[in-house]
Amino acid sequence: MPEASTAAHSASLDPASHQVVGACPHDCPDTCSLITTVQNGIAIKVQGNPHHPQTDGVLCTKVARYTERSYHPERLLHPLKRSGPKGSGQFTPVSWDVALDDIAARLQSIVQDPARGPQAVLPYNYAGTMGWVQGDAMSSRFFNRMGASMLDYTICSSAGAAGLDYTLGVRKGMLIENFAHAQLILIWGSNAITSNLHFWRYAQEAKRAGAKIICIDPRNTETAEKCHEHIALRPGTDAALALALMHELITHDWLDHDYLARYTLGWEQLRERALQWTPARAAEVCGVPQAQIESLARDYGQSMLRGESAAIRLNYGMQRARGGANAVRAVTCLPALIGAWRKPAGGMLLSASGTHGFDDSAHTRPDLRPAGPCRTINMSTIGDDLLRPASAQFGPAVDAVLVFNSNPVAIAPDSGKVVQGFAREDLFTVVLEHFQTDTADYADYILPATTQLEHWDVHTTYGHTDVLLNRPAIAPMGQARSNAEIFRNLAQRMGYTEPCFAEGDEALCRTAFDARVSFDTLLKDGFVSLPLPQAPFAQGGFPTPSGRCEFFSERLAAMGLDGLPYYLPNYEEAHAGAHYPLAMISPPARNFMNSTFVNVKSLRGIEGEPKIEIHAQDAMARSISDGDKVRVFNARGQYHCKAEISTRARPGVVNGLGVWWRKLGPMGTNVNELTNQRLTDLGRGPTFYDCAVQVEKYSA
Ligand SMILES: Nc1nc2c(c(=O)[nH]1)N[C@H]1C(S)=C(S)[C@@H](COP(=O)(O)OP(=O)(O)OC[C@H]3O[C@@H](n4cnc5c(=O)[nH]c(N)nc54)[C@H](O)[C@@H]3O)O[C@H]1N2
Ligand SMILES: Nc1nc2c(c(=O)[nH]1)N[C@H]1C(S)=C(S)[C@@H](COP(=O)(O)OP(=O)(O)OC[C@H]3O[C@@H](n4cnc5c(=O)[nH]c(N)nc54)[C@H](O)[C@@H]3O)O[C@H]1N2
Ligand code: SF4
Ligand SMILES: [Mo]
Repeated sequence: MPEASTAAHSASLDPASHQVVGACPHDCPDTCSLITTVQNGIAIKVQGNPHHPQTDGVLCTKVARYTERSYHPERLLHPLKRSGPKGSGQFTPVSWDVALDDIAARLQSIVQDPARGPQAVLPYNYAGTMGWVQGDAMSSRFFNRMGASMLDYTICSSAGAAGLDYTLGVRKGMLIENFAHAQLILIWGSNAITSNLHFWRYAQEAKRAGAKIICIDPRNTETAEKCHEHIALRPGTDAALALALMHELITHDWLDHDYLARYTLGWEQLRERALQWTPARAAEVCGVPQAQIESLARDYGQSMLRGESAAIRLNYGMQRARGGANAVRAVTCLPALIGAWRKPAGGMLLSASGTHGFDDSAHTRPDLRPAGPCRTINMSTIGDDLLRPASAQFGPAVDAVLVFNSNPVAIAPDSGKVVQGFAREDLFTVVLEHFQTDTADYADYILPATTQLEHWDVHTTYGHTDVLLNRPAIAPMGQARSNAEIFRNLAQRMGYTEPCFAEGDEALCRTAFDARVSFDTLLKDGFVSLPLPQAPFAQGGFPTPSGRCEFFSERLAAMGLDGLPYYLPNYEEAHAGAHYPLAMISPPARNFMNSTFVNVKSLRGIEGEPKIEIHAQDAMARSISDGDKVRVFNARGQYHCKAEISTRARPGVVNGLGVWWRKLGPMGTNVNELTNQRLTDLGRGPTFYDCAVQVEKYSA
């Protein structure tokens, strides 16, 4: 069993126990360093590493209960083969050899069938773990070698990423720790206390030092209520708000003309666009008081005159609507107008994932792919794509899906369609999982995977900029194998003999990064901090084609699109009087991680039951009382849950906190029964928060 660093080790007093340094695997910007205490081969406690500055010894409620999840009585401990109809959840145990032989034979028969071929096979995976090894190392090699369909990884952040790429040229921004030194922080489309807890610590530090903190979010979140101000705009209207802020910066001349001239592109055009967005116009679109917009602009613009640092923590909430990418573009332009980037504590941060710049191609091996074109299937439209027949345009129907690190039946939009797709009798489905999730219910084979306590991995992050190592703390539970091991096993049975298919998990960790990261330091401390500039764009240096912050994008214009950021109304604008007059957003519940942890009793106990938050005015109009059972519905489906009359909801908008397991909800559905498969303006992302519904009282 690997030992932890001496620092962590000496923290343990009981000689029979030892501590192992790991990394939190979850899709969370904080990527904490973990310390697991192991006693007689059993992990008894998972804590935050006090020696890792970003973690600072603190974990969220979810991962503090990691042992409850890992030793859950329903952990999958051996391979299972379907024994009932698809979706019935009936399985019988089989040996690994039987399962792997049969899976490889089924895949071979599809790959070698000239009418179907390798592109009839689809991987479906996301960030159940963000580790490089159990994420996209061996699995990518496997699917590349096969020539399987490629998956377009859009389900979370691709619209926002496109917004950053077209404006800054890269997915990076302020160093997260520097928010502690800002005098003004806008928390924009982010519920930090729920989904970026360790950033909230920096914001608190700034607040204690006198900073003003303003939250911009349709929902009055636990974060919003702790800020000095909350701007509860209508979902999908952020671009209008950002343009109106620019209007005010321009008309009051709260501008850094020098920064604009030296480091930006398209200022004249942007200026003209922004001048069309008076605060009065934006107030109408956003559904907020005009005075609130003017005051926000004053705070932002005057911070610069006072020589202060103004920082924006943008998160992914705003980009889950039709105009999501342009909303991110518009907000991303703001720091350049006032020259906020000049200071380490000024500027903005959406994602830090492009900061380290590691090349992962030696890990994923795209060179193994057969020559010739390959189709890509968008994971956000999996519902439609599983139901699509073969055609010249689409290619072969999807005949086999291998799901790992994801639970698409619960988390993909328009679940009615997703369920229909996975229910296809002729679809061969393999699910690698810890638990029998909603998706696993539809599998032909379920293969038991190890958790983070049981395997090796390395991690980069999208919130801070450190690199982390995860060592196994305990032996695999039951017969569980790591994802990488399962793909190695399958590769061998498929006859893939390239040496890369023999590389073990620990070796994959050793070869992941370049010379900037010492593996010995990772082994010793569990993390490495990369040396990085404090103010990345203080003197421009934007890696766009022009080398400037691109207000106007020639690349977009060349595609026939608007080169400037603009406001695009939601697809499903909710109109009073229409069939579906309420807008619904479905942001994360604090004690779940997407659909992970929903089956952990103590955490589900805190969340209670599936619910929708509704403003008193909207509830009254529907004779709904607090705690009533309600039916939330639109043309795609219906979702039954409890109504909570709450000041967390603004009038006209209901909040359906996600993402419950369907089978743990009252009528076997969850909120994604209502969401749609339409895509964002750029980045091909999903539009979960662009969703119109009606709510009515329901009696069984
Ligand atoms: N506890 C917990 N933490 C998580 C997750 C989880 O499920 N649970 N999920 C993880 C993942 S995968 C991700 S991507 C991140 C997600 O976390 P964030 O990137 O913060 O994104 P969301 O939680 O989707 O939305 C953040 C806030 O945006 C608000 N919002 C919704 N629509 C709009 C809009 O149109 N404009 C504005 N300004 N705000 C809007 C929501 O009400 C929400 O409070 O969190 C990660 N962390
Ligand atoms: N309505 C609505 N829907 C949403 C969202 C929303 O805000 N609202 N958020 C969206 C976002 S931002 C995202 S990122 C997606 C997330 O959707 P997913 O990426 O599917 O995330 P999870 O639901 O957490 O499911 C991850 C699964 O991976 C499994 N897993 C974890 N580690 C391992 C491992 O090492 N091996 C194997 N084999 N399995 C593992 C877990 O047990 C879990 O079942 O959901 C999206 N769906
Ligand atoms: S989910 Fe986020 S906050 Fe919680 S332990 Fe993991 S990285 Fe830290
Ligand atoms: Mo996400």
